Amino acid sequence: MRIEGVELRRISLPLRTPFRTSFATETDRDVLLVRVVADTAEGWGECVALAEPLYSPEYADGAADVLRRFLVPALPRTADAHAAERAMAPFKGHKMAKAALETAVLDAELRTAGLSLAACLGASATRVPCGVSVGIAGSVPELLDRVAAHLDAGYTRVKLKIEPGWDVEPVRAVRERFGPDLPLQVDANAAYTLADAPLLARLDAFGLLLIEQPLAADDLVQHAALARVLRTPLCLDESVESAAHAAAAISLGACSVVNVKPGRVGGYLEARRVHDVCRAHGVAVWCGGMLETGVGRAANLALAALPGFTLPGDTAPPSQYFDEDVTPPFLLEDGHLTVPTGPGIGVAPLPDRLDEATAETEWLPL
Ligand code: SMG
Ligand code: MG
Repeated sequence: MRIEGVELRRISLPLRTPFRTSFATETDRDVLLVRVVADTAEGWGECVALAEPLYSPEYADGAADVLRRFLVPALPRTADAHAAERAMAPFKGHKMAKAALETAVLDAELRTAGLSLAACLGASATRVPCGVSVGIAGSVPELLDRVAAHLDAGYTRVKLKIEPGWDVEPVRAVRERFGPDLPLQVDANAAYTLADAPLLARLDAFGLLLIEQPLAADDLVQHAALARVLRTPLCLDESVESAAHAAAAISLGACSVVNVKPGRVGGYLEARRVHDVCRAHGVAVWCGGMLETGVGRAANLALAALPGFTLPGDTAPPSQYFDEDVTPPFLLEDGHLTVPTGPGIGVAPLPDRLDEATAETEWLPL
């Protein structure tokens, strides 16, 4: 496949309701889409970096810069996704920028071959159970209303965002209101320290599926110490940027579950390797989310269909967050989403919607 050039496209989508985490309140999604134009097909990738470097060091403007300055110029003119991955490897970090470009190349490659991403990755499931992530609310009654609405919509598990001061009480309230059978988990986005271990151990009383990333991203040893005192399974998100990190975390005893986000680990090829390492060690994985548009969500559904993804992911349809997405809508049926079967990621942006949402485009010839 001969690559002619790469388009960087910045789009902005307002969120239906603000999404509050321990690190920020998102009110709109400023997304960088990457389009690879090859002789045989076009491909799309979504960069999941947020507008500010608050979830991780990456941010959308920085991702655009490293793509423009280093990653796109490093692409060989004749490339597939593996060649793109190798060409970008010398540049340190910037996993989300790399993932977007690699995914766009992979999408074009698979469209050329007429193969779906799910088939390419070796996925087996045709539909995947869908969880929902619930931001920090203004009050417990407001949280209970939101969770009730999500359960009415059919979501199969609920994840509550937590932070110091919004942890034991909201979890207790959700458990009391919705009962012991609700699959429930929490995500702290690194808001605690090991000194909070006694507080976090109070969550053991609520039968959570897992606690996600309680401590800082580079606190692997501290996570291992915490895992030894918690009964709740410990899941890592921000700490795992590669299959090697997953292997290290597992051998340290720092986690028994891993949230796999393709953007965080540099793409779907590495995400597949994270899955493989975890599966070989009997460590469950699930597919994380970064408030993606349909472009990113479609690809995540293919990943979530791999056999090691034994827990519901943060794969809510984009309509959960946006009034209008850039792709055709995804339908939540009985709490499940259908894995796309079309070539590549299986969806493409609708040209009119894309133009409406676009703030800026930049063409980088190869
Ligand atoms: O995409 O459905 C989604 C949101 C899932 O909570 C979610 N993601 O740390 O796992 C996480 C967060 C990161 C993004 S918060 C803006
Ligand atoms: Mg997380």
